Amino acid sequence: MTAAESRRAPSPAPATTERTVTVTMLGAPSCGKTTYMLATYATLSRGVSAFSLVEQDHDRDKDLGDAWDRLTREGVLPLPTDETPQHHLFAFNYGATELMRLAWTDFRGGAMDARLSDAQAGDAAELVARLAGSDSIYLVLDSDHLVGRADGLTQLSMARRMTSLVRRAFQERLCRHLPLPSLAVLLTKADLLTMYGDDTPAADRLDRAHGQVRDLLPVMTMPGVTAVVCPVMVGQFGEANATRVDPRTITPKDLHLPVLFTAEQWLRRDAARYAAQAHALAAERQDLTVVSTELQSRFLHGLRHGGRIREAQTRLGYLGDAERQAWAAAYVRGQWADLIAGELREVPVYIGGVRRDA
Ligand SMILES: Nc1nc2c(ncn2[C@@H]2O[C@H](COP(=O)(O)OP(=O)(O)O)[C@@H](O)[C@H]2O)c(=O)[nH]1
Ligand SMILES: [Mg+2]
Repeated sequence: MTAAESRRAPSPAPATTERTVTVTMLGAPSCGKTTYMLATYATLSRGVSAFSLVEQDHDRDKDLGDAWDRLTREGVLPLPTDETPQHHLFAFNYGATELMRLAWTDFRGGAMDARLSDAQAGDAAELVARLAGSDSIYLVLDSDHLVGRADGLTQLSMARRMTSLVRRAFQERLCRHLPLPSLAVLLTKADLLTMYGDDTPAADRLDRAHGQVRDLLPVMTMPGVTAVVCPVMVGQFGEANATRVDPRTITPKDLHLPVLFTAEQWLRRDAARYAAQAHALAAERQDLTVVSTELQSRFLHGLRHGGRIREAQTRLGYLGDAERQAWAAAYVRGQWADLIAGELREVPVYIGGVRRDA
């Protein structure tokens, strides 16, 4: 970490052992999920600004590195994902400070569309269970479909399927009194967004894509939902969905932004959880203060409550300390979230359907 970064970094960092943030990607086969994850890890394991990812399993780090080398040297894209989901556990760092862990699993696209009764599709049941346990869901849309070359019906049916799965996950989380997951809509193969027409200015193309995404996935602008739309690109590979590409066309763009969004949202929710805890502790402290004052006044009138008074004083001391700690934890998480939000200034974040900073 540079001197400037350490000056900006809030301190201390949240304790990372407390929680691991679960990330799950949903998207049709070949929409670019595996390539996105591979390229994102390659980019963030080197580091972007002061942020970085480190795979906790040594061999998986090596495998991801080798796969990226094959792509950048020989142009070989990753093989299609099979029925065995690929689990990763990444440390997410700012400088030398580990802020959280990301448990990120890559499922094959077919898992999203399989029947749970299909004995061959054990990964489908795992995907559904995992969605309910996810803190952040990436809804992956292929830009090729957005620009209208793919059959509109397929696109709609995929968006409908994703929406059903997300709504089910919402229902389950609400039943378990858990916060809703944040949603990141990834427009993969963003090089293909240029296909709207050569004379369309880039800003208009993006506006048009955002409009289409909001129409396709109204769940992202639902009350209580925080969502982001991120066009991402691994390379200028064109439309062919080739298995081999020219390494010179690899030009990763904005791959880290969804990860930063996930981290920011998790920190904000954790800050809110600590703030709620602090409020509950404050309320208990106020109630106990009333009881303790009452006991003391009875004591002064000759009634004996010495034991209960001491007990109340001890508990009051504990409550005061716990409340201060909860406020400090909420504050630190808020500071880290603000720091990350600084990197997301250009990215459209929707909070309950309203665009942040709009
Ligand atoms: N044009 C373009 N094509 C891409 C990009 N990323 C991936 N692809 C293509 O999409 C295909 C499918 O990618 P993959 O990651 O296997 O999709 P998955 O089935 O969703 O995991 C790849 O073989 C590439 O040809 C990109 O950034 N731009
Ligand atoms: Mg895949």
